[in-house]
Amino acid sequence: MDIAELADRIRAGERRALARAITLVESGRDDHRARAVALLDRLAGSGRQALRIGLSGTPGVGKSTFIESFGMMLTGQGLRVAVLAVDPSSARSGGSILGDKTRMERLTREPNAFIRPSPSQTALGGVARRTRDAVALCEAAGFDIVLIETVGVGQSETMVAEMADLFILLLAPAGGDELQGVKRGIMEMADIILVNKADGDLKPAAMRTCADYAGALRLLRKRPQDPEGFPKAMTVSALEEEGLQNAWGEMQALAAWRRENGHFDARRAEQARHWFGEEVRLGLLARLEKDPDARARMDRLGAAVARGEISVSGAAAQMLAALSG
Ligand SMILES: Nc1nc2c(ncn2[C@@H]2O[C@H](COP(=O)(O)OP(=O)(O)OP(=O)(O)O)[C@@H](O)[C@H]2O)c(=O)[nH]1
Ligand SMILES: [Mg+2]
Repeated sequence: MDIAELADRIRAGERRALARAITLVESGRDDHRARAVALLDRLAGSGRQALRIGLSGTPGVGKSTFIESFGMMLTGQGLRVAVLAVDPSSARSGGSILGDKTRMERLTREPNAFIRPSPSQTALGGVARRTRDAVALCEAAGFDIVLIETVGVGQSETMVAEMADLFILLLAPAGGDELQGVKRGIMEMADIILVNKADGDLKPAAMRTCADYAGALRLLRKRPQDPEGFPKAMTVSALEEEGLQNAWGEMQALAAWRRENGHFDARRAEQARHWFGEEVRLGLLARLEKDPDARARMDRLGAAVARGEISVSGAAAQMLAALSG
């Protein structure tokens, strides 16, 4: 299929065309990359914008269950929902993928939803690019909401937060009354903390955990992109589908406030600039790795550094001078 036709089909919202295009942007082949860039350029002026929601949480907290319930609620309201999973660590076992199939059974069959799992065995830089491109494709295909899911391990949260309009942290009820080991940096990125599993025997613990986090959020430095009362913590039950409409209402209120106050567009502009810089940096590194002369020089200088014949800084300066020469 040629790029013009693929673009037309994506604009028409054809899910198969979208899936094909995502496969294209995931490819590492140079000729595929050229086609992917041509496609993205062609779709760039679509003017369509989805609400991009980043969702993070440790394994087992209920992300898949939440996405199923939340996604079904949104499609029930006539919204089109795309789900992209990000998992650079490839920590996801085969069992989890099978688990997702059953946990997102209804959403998988829903015509107004599109679910795309993470490609395995890709470096973080590659995953970032692939996800960013996939978000752009989903927007061009007219999705109203793009959910970007990531397992709460490592740097993937920062990456997802850098491409989302809203960042949601999903937590489970804590056993004791102390805060779970959530890193401060991740708390600081959260716009809304959802304490999941607020049902049955777990409900009291969920409410305590929620109160603890609400308190912790109040202690964080005030951010300019937040209206009064944000970031906030709430309880939900993905399993019993409780609190989901409430959570959605808060997400909409926050997004609307940010739009009205210029933060929404400003953040997107800042993100675009950030990713442009990242892409150039990655491209430069790739060029370095592909160029045999540069690699030989790296090896030579690396060995000299290892033998203690030249300082790290001196060797790096020599390398950079050779590259710009
Ligand atoms: N009680 C209760 N259990 C839940 C709820 N949401 C999820 N669970 C259960 O928690 C377990 C893990 O749920 P998942 O949705 O697979 O969690 P996940 O975060 O996607 O896990 P990974 O994909 O491994 O990272 C399952 O047994 C779910 O049934 C909830 O709201 N209440
Ligand atoms: Mg899951």
